Amino acid sequence: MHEKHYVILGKILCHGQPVPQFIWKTIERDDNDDDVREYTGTDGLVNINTFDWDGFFNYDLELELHIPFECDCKSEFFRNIGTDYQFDTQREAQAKPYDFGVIELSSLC
Ligand SMILES: [Ca+2]
Ligand SMILES: [Ca+2]
Repeated sequence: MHEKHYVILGKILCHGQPVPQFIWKTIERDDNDDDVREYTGTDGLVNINTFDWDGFFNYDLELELHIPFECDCKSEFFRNIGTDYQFDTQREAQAKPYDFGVIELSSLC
């Protein structure tokens, strides 16, 4: 097995205030069972440093970030984390995080 490391960073706001507590997840699509990981965020912050792996023949991850939210509307912040942000070592991942920046959720409604 061959690991792919990645770092995801960012911050979510609702009307300028960091969201106090929220549940978010990553999904890594696999042929059989998708790898779903759920996280609890606080103070609007998303910050993980982790790795996953794919099958025996294809090492690249089909990786998605999902942050469901309620801020004016009920919706979901979604991103694909592409192979530009998947690395063989943790050090490389830390040097090039997937940073989605600061997102004002009400603007997504
Ligand atoms: Ca996969
Ligand atoms: Ca996987």
